[in-house]
Amino acid sequence: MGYEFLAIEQNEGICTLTINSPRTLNALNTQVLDELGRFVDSIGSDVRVLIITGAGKAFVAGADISEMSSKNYEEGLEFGRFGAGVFRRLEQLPIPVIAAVNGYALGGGCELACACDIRIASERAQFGQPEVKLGIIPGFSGTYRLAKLIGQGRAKELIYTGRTMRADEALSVGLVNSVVPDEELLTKVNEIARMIVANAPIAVAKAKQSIAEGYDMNADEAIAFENRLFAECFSTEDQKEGMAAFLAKRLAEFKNK
Ligand code: CO8
Repeated sequence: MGYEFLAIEQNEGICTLTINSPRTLNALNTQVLDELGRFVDSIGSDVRVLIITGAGKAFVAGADISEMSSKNYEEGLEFGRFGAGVFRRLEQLPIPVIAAVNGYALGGGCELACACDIRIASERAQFGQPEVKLGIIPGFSGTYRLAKLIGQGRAKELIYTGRTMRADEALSVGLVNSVVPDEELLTKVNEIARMIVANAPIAVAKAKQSIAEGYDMNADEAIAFENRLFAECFSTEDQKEGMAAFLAKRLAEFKNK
């Protein structure tokens, strides 16, 4: 089955997913979330880095307010679980995911960006969790991930006020990794993606796993966990190749083995 609201391009291990529903500023309705979930579940081992961006002037302006407006408790529970589940599966992909935040990243859009590994913003990007203005709270795990990324104090201020944060402020609080002029956004993001693709895929995946899972452990558990993943790298052909290439002063040719 194809996608109505997603545009997908793939080139040399880099897959760019554009959420393409600009009439509603790429708002996340059930169909867009379903397509996103199906796409995440179908990603093959040929994809080494995933880039997510939005068509038009928004990254994603949030969950679809017109669809949510008539929901009751059970439906809110169901919709929240559905969206949060899609974002969790995205977060747990074994490859790095980069959000190329081209414009509004509000509500579910900010939550989507937070579920990615790296966020690069265009100068015109704006971030916010305006849910309380609508009588709800962030429901796609935003209270959890935003607080982890920028600290509880800043997350609370942003969520309680519902105010919007411009790209330079998002950079200053560590919500984004860098800010670039709008016309350079995809060039910059692809540059980062190519640097990642040049590295040993299994090592990159294990680094992601170690950071993600280790973050919620205590220090002893996290260090032991990293140690196990570190040791596992020595069972890969790519570790032999990477070190042999260094010693022979040549470029490594990784095989994802
Ligand atoms: N949902 C539905 N439609 C939207 C949304 C949205 N989130 N955002 C924009 N649109 C629509 C507008 O209604 C408008 O449609 P139309 O042309 O038919 O009137 C069209 O997109 C263009 O938008 P604007 O005319 O408003 O464009 P502006 O440039 O004037 O303003 C803004 C841009 C500031 C981004 C403005 O559109 C806005 O404030 N949007 C809403 C932002 C928002 O509140 N987002 C949070 C939504 S709640 C959420 O994400 C919760 C996530 C967790 C859900 C958990 C479920 C239980």
